Amino acid sequence: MPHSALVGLDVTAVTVQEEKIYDALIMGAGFGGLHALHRLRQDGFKVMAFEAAADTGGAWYWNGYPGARCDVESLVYCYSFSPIIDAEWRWSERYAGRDEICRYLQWVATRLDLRKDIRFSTKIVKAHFANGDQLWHLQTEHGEVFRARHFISSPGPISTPIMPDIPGLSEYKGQMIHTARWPTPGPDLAGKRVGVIGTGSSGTQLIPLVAEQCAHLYVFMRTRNYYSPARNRPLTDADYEWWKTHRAEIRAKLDKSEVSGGGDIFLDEDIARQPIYTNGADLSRQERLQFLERRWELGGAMVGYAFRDVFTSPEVNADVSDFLRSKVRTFVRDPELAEKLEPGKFPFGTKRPCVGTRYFETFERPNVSLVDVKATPMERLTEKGAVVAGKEYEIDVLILASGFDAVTGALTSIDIRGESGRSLKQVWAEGTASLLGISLVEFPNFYMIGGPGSPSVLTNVVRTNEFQVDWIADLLCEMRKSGNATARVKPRAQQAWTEKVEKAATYGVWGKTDSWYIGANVPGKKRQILAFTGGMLNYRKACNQERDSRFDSYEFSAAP
Ligand code: N01
Repeated sequence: MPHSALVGLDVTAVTVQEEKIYDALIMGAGFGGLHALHRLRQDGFKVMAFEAAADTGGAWYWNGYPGARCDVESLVYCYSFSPIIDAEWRWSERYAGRDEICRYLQWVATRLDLRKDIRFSTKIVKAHFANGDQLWHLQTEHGEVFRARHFISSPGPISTPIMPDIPGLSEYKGQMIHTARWPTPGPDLAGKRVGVIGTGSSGTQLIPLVAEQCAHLYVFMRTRNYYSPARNRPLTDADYEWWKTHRAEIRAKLDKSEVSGGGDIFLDEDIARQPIYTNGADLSRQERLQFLERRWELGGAMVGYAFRDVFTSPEVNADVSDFLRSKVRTFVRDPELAEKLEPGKFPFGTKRPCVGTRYFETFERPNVSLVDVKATPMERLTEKGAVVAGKEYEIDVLILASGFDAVTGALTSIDIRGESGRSLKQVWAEGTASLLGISLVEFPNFYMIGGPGSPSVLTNVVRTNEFQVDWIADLLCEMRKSGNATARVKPRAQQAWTEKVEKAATYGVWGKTDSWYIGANVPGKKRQILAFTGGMLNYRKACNQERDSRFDSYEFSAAP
């Protein structure tokens, strides 16, 4: 049925869900979306979520490649808002595999009875704020339109895959699979010649497992990144007992973290009693190395993030970088090969560091060839494979672990328009200004979970999402209480936060390396730090201050 208040939507092609106006519609039903749905329902709001995938799982739903596993410890890579979940769910391993994370979210959706308010297999293709009724109009891929007062986006900051910029990609006739669109069932690699492009987190995890399955593996490596072993293991009853006693304290500690980083907990009494981070500059070089050795033995991402000042002190960062470089030789006996694998000369952490299992060792297998495409970039793909330095490598299956249009890509690939009629894509072409990485000028009643300008991808995203969901829900409750319907960000407040984000990124080693953190992996994307680098503690302080001021950075108005 056509609707006169629709702006920019093809009203002849859509069916408006006329009767119902929701308080809030949520795009995405992964970690952020599920929690937002639960919290807003608890607060008595009429709310619905849309999810492109056939079930929940978030980014993990699509990333079914061999070895996909979280590199933040499972005990903290999960919700903390629900005593039911705390009491009833139990993780099996220190680092949860992708299937277990999907099972967890699917269980949560069922246990909290969220499924009845989620439309699965339903992608939102347009979302326009209509100046007439001051509502958000969301159009699905199936042509339906839903209206709501508030629009909450939670598409996942790392969910829009990108293809490598290599000539001849369409010429290749073998099987080509992106890690973030892994098919079910996966390809049978037995007896096959496999190529992998990309050695970031995804490539690092899948390379050891693919090497075990295929006849020959060619790894086309451009950047040699920092790597630490996960030292994954099953979680025991004793671990769980420990966790139950320390849970509240550890969660509080993570929320106070002053630097970026995942937030591992180590299940270790000694470390549990310490602050999570130590100031590297307060230690001698010798002490720093001892500290790093201890962390190295414990494994995981927090080896590199051991020091609070790893990003602000170039000297401390250099020690961490050198330490991790020196460790390659402990895995690889062949000194020439070890040199080829040593992380490049860029500061640790300015490209997302990798955590895995048997990664460096895999390169010593006789069926694995390392092809350096840094010194000699891949010339092109052909019908049969890839050409590097004039040599054609014949490949049956080509795996693209080539990354994502991170943080903004999932939102700019949808036609989202605010009250000026400009799309988010147009607005962000000038830079990703925001208030707290949550709201934007020109986009009333629009909220981002994991948006640019928040710490999201530099922290344990699950915990940051939880915090943002609660903050957004508090804002909606405040508006309901004061009888307001529309919240517009004050331009001055947006400018102040954006300047803070930009300033934080000028400290220390940030912004010195081409990476997806600054949008450098997507041709034409504006180079700009995509996350707030000032740490979770400062972010929480700023958000809490805003809440205490009863959301003074917004201009509120009643419904038309
Ligand atoms: O992607 P990436 P990812 N020729 O962008 C290379 C999260 N995650 O999917 O660095 C040759 O990191 C590119 O090379 P370079 C995590 O936040 C988490 O691995 O540009 N190579 C790089 O090596 C992570 O950071 C988990 O020189 C080309 C790789 O492709 C984020 O997702 C698991 C190329 C892309 O690496 C993304 O990780 C998985 C070309 N033309 C993902 N184009 C865990 O929790 C690109 N590359 C463990």
